[in-house]
Amino acid sequence: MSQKVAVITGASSGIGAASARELAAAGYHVVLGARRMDRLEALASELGGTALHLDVTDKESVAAFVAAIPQCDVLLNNAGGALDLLSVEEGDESNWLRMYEMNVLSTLRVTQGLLPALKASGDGLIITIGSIASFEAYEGGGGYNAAKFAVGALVSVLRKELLGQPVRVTQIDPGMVETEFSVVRLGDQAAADAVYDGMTPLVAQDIAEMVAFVATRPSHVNIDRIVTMPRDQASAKRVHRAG
Ligand code: 8X3
Repeated sequence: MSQKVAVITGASSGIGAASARELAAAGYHVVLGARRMDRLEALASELGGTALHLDVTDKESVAAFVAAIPQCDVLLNNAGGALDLLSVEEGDESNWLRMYEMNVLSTLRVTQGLLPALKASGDGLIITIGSIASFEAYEGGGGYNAAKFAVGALVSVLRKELLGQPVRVTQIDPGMVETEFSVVRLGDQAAADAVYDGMTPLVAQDIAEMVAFVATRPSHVNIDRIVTMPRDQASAKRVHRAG
């Protein structure tokens, strides 16, 4: 295919779906991976892309996903998330394990699987969605911090290991972005709404535009890391709220 291909994990909603729209608008054929096929297929038909079932926590699912992708110029490792806000003292070991799977091993598996195609493209790019939680520890961050710090380590190691290869490596670390993130973390919509009460969070589109910016730089330009928060946020727990 002469058209460049962008592969997006977690593409059924939030940052993944918005990024798929932006990358399609930038001229990419988008390959969308996620578990929710109904949403994925609707988005793929809107964008003229390809929808493939993907559960990033399942090794075989990732293998089947990768096997169905002959060409990859851009990989957006977006799938991930948090499962609680528990203290270390109260922390749930199974949540820690799941967050490691969802955020770290998922990124490892998909990246390993698509690296041959990214190298073969002659101008590959891997963008991984981290978080401010990848460098700022905060109370209640526990298992999510541990996982996202590990994502940051993986990305940083990878960039060094790929030096001399035609593959660029970028990490985007957002603060508060209103997506399904807080609903998943806290378990219900009302609790999620309270996270953004009285402040203006980023939206998925804000991050998607940064993804597209990174993907449209000339190929000698590597953007290592973007840290981005709403104007109303100065750090994980320092948030300006009206009233
Ligand atoms: C989401 C940002 O501050 O909840 O990754 O960790 S935060």
